[in-house]
Amino acid sequence: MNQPGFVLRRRLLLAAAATGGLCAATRPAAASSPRLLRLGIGLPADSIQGRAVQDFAQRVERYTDGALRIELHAGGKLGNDLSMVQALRDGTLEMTAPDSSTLARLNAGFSAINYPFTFFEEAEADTILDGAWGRRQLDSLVPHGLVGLAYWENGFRHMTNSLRPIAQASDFQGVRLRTMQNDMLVDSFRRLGFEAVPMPFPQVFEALKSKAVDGQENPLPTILASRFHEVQKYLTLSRHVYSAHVLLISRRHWEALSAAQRVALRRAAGESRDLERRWSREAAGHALAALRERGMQVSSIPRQDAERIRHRLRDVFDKYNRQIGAAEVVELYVELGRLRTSGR
Ligand code: TK8
Repeated sequence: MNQPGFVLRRRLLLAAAATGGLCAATRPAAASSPRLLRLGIGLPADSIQGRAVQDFAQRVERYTDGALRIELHAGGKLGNDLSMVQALRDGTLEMTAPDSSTLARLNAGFSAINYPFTFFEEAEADTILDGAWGRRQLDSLVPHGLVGLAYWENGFRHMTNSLRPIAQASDFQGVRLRTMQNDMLVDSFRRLGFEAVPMPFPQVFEALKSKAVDGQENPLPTILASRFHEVQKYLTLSRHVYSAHVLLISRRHWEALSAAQRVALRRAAGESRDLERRWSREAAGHALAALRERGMQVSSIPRQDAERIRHRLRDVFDKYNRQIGAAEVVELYVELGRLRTSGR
């Protein structure tokens, strides 16, 4: 697929970059050399997200005949969700894919995705995020210097901790839980009795290991890929929050692309999204078995508790509904209600 000339140019580019002689990211694109778009993520390269970025990179290279090259920087090497988003806004990093919750500082609407026990099925999230509601949240980022290409899946989140089995809501009391850096989530976990400690993802393993925190919550494939089982004994299947990763490109860099390149990026982002969601859902079952095998003790939160928990969070939701705006929240719930009554 690669023409020899392209491979050679790429080698030259890599060699020049390695000697520090060329900064491909900020240099205007020459017709002959590929434009480099670095894509930073907090998860490891062999996570579902990391693998999906590699798939995305191949598609982008193919659809632009090698004019654009995506380079994955995994494991938080270029920063965390908040700092990488800031770097995109400043134009010092080209791409990232943070958890949607960390974008709530720019548009409170993103918090609605993470309202505990709101989405029941992945298909509901897909329909809402890929539809007009989700598109509107992405569009709201443009004035903040960000272009949202697609919602990829992070997934339904579950809890782990090193203290004791958590099998009902009363067990939450006093557990120091690392949370994402989102006020609605911090308020929610506090209301439920946790000692919530918001923290960037790349610090979580060490914080669990040193017992600075007792637990954390993330989708099963992330718990496995991040080796949290090495420092956490108890897993609670809670499915308490759905979360998405938002594939973002810096507006400054987006505007430097040709129209055809933008179309190619959007096409690749959508195709990789479908693949990534499939991988994410397939991986959840496998990850649970693997975590059990590695010695995690598994419990789950009963369905009735989920409903009671949602009830206890009513005034937290009220507070954030006001920030998000009634119309936006109502539309989300109307859409969800429609999906549920139409039997999806
Ligand atoms: C990785 C994060 C991660 C998220 C979190 O950078 O912070 O717990 O679930 O996937 O985006």
